[in-house]
Amino acid sequence: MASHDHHHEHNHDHDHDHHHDHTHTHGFMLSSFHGGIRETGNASSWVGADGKVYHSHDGLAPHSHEPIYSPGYFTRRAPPILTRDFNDRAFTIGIGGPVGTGKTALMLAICKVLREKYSLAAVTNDIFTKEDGEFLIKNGALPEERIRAVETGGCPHAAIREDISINLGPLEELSKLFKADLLLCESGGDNLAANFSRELADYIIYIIDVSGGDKIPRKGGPGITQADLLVINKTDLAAAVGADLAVMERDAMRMRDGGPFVFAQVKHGLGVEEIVNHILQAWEAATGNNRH
Ligand SMILES: Nc1nc2c(ncn2[C@@H]2O[C@H](COP(=O)(O)OP(=O)(O)OP(=O)(O)O)[C@@H](O)[C@H]2O)c(=O)[nH]1
Ligand SMILES: [Mg+2]
Repeated sequence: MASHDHHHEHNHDHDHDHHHDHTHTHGFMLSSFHGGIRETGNASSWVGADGKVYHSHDGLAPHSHEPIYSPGYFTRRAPPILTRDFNDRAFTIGIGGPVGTGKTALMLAICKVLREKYSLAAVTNDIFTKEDGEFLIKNGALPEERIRAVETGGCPHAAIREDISINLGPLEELSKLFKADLLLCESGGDNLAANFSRELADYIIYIIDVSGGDKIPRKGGPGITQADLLVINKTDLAAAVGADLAVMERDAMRMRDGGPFVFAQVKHGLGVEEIVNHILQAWEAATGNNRH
């Protein structure tokens, strides 16, 4: 994408030391922004009635971005929504994480373990292609009609956080068509600030890999700290990139105040059973069903 301006209004009252409202910009200067509509290539931004700065681009509905000042706490993450009607949309697992960490590989692995016993459907997000949906179809993760690929444009986080309708639509449709027990939703690869809204995902998995270095868990971000499950993938590559798994374990425990994490080699099936076990536990707790 060419010139993509973000202009965020911050109104927050959370548990950290910023107690003033301010506006910040990143990317381009907004010197010519005076509260009206600003055209920037294929994007424009404006101030909504709620005082937030909205923008729209790549065919996405208008959205603002919630400010994120602190990585947050596992124990204070958004709780499950108790009023969810799983007949409208089955229990939904959101899989997020940086680019290339193994989200699609995990989607495939979960499908393989669960598809015999459960009715599954999957939605993948990519920025400008349907690549991941096509990968799942090509690899026979599920029958083709149970897989939908969504193109989100340049803000993959918006599609899982602020503007989730682009995912809710196909998920609800698939859920009803196939009387799904479980739905899988893969986010487009994004930065460490992206995490699923609880409105979209009943169970949130955030997957990082060792190849970004063993420092990544301690950098935090809402996915690392607040996902229901953190997966640290590609441990087979740890030696090659000089990543110390003991450091990653220590930092993951510290950043998540004890929240669960799993070391995995998703591509080689390692750790998958443990991940599926976490999923089924959450599914049982939320739906009142017993695993098949
Ligand atoms: N060595 C190794 N490679 C893996 C593992 N899991 C996935 N990969 C490889 O890592 C690459 C990226 O995996 P994907 O599943 O496409 O990652 P992704 O997070 O879906 O990527 P995007 O959707 O493009 O952000 C692929 O070539 C996978 O085969 C693993 O456990 N070990
Ligand atoms: Mg993918």
